[in-house]
Amino acid sequence: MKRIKLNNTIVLILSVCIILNLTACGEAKVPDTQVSEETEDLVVVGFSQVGAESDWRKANTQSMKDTFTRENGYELILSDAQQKQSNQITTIRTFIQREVDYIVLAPVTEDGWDTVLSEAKEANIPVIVVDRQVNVSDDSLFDCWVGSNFRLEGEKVGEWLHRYFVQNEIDEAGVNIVNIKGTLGASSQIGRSGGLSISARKYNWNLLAEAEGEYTQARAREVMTNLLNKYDNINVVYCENDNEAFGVIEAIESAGLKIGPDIADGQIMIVSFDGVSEQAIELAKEGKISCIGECNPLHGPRVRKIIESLEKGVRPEKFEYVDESIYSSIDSIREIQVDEKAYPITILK
Ligand code: GYE
Repeated sequence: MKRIKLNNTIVLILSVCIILNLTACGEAKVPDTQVSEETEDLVVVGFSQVGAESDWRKANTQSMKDTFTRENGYELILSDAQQKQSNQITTIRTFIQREVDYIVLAPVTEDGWDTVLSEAKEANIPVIVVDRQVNVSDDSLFDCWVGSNFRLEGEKVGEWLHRYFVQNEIDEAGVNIVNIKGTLGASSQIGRSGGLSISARKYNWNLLAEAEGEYTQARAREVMTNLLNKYDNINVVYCENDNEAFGVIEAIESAGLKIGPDIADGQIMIVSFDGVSEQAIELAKEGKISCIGECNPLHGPRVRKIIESLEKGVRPEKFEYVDESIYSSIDSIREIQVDEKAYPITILK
């Protein structure tokens, strides 16, 4: 229905241009996709993606590309914001101008979305938020959200650490932990940092320092090098994603220090999140990353289901949380509990 309306609008604009012979109209970008016969039956999805900062992100983009194909009945307009919210705002405005059928937004940070999402609402374009959340004054500015429970991920890794310390008779007051945070203000950063501070308070760990690693290997290597110069007693590094862990490993090894879970024997233990790339899983098998809180990036089919239900006029759940596991090659911990719920550990071999 909407696409018919759209094409009528385009026909109308083009006719007016021809009639008035307005050269300025030539500058308006009417994408080929909307006028070509072929695209007429396709559902047009505009996806504003954060960037390509991590393996998780690349897998997430791929999942969307694999799902929203022409064969499946979609035209995907993918836009990479290069980690900048201002780029996402511009992109969403372009999507509105192009009258896409759905806007899918993976927001860089939580705040700052009210204005542009109000514009999408006024244009009657449904907005599906994926991965990180938006913090808006009015929940009707987006249709629904699908992603992970980041605080729970953090608490799960925190409980795993606690179990490990208890099992190995490590005095938790001697745990000196540093947090390499993800992009500040992103839900995944807020949740995972929040999970860590809950555990640190509960178990009396010393949270030595927090630094922003921006979810990238290069930045994490840099901040970890600085932290190692400043502190000589770090024994646990909490990385808010695996790519940061890769950078942290490089920094620790270049400083001539040892990585592993045996902190009583002077090793530095690393934990992280995602578990998407083979490299991360391999490092966990080797014991260089002691524990990974899984974060599932395969949101393409989930977003498709949401769109299919909206197409049928059925309201999807407002918030849909994905189930996730924990990975470790340390096989003495088989399960942890958070809020009285048990979570099994996937043991890597
Ligand atoms: O963990 C990280 C990525 O928001 C869940 O962003 C996402 C995080 C993911 O860059 O690798």
